[in-house]
Amino acid sequence: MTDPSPASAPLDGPGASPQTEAAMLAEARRRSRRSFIGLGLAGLAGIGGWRWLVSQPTDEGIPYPLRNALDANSRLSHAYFKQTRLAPEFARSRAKTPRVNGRVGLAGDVDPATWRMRVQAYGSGKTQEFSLADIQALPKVEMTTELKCIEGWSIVVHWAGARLSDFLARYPLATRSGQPADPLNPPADLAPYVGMRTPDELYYVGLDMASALHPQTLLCYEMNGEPLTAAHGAPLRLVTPLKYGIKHLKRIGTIAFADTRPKDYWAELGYDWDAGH
Ligand SMILES: Nc1nc2c(c(=O)[nH]1)N[C@H]1C(S)=C(S)[C@@H](COP(=O)(O)O)O[C@H]1N2
Ligand SMILES: [Mo]
Repeated sequence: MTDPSPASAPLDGPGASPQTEAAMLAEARRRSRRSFIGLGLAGLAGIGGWRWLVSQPTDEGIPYPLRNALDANSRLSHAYFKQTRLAPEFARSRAKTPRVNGRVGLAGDVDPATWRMRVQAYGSGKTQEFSLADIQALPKVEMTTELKCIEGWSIVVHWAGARLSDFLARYPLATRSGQPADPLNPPADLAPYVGMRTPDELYYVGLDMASALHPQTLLCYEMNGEPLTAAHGAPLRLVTPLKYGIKHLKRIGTIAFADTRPKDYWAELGYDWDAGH
C-alpha cells in the first residue's frame, strides 16, 4: 500500500483480515458522514462566520453581507460544510494502549464515585456539579482515532465517552441566555472559549468553542474498552483528535467559559495555543 492518505493507512496494518478492515473502515466512514450531516457541522463551522457577520455594518438592521444571502441559506451551509473536517478514524483492531505521558495535575487519588466535574455557567458564573453517572447518561460515542503528541509520536486509541456538544446541549451552561449550545444553530450569545482544569488546577487547557463542539471532542471515560486508569485521566478526560495531545486534559476538574483565550499550560511554555494538526 502506498496511498499516503491517513484514512487508507489502516488497510495495510496487521490484525483483522483485509476484508474485515475494509468493512470496518467503510462503516466508520459511513458513521462519520452520518454524524457530519446529522450534527449540522455547517452550523458548527458557522460560529466564526456568525460572529463576523454580526460585526458587519447593517442595512435596515440586516447585516450587509446577509442581504444577498438571505434566500441562499443552503449555499452558505454548503460553504461551512466544506470548511469543517473530521480526524481520520481507524479500524478498532489498530488500537493500542498509549504510554502514560504527562502527569501534571494527577498527584494523589481520585475516587470516581465521589469525583465531581464543576462547570461554571457562562452568564451567572454559578457552579454546577456533575457526577460520572451524569456524563455516562449522555449518548455514548466511540471512536478509534490517533493521539498525536508534540514530542513526535502518535498512537491509535479506541475511546468512549460523551460528546462535549451533547453535554452543552443537555446542560445549557455555555450561553448567557441559557439556550443550548446547538452546533446546528449556534446561539449568538454562545461563549467563544472554554477552559478546563484539573481538580488541583495545575494543568489547564483552553479551546475555542468550534473545537469544543466538534463531534469528535469527547469527555472520555473509557480507553480501549476499559474504564480509564488514573494515569490516563480517570474518571474523565478530554479527547479532541484534531489537536495535539497537550489539549487532551486528563482528570477534568472544572470547566469554565470565557470571552478571551483561557490560559493554557503548554501555550505558556511557548507552544501554539490552538495546537491543531
Ligand atoms: N492532567 C494532565 N493531562 C494531560 C497531560 C498532563 O501532563 N497532565 N499531558 C498531555 C499530553 S502532552 C499528552 S501527549 C497526553 C497523553 O495522554 P496519555 O497519557 O493517555 O497517553 O495527555 C495530555 N493530558
Ligand atoms: Mo504530549
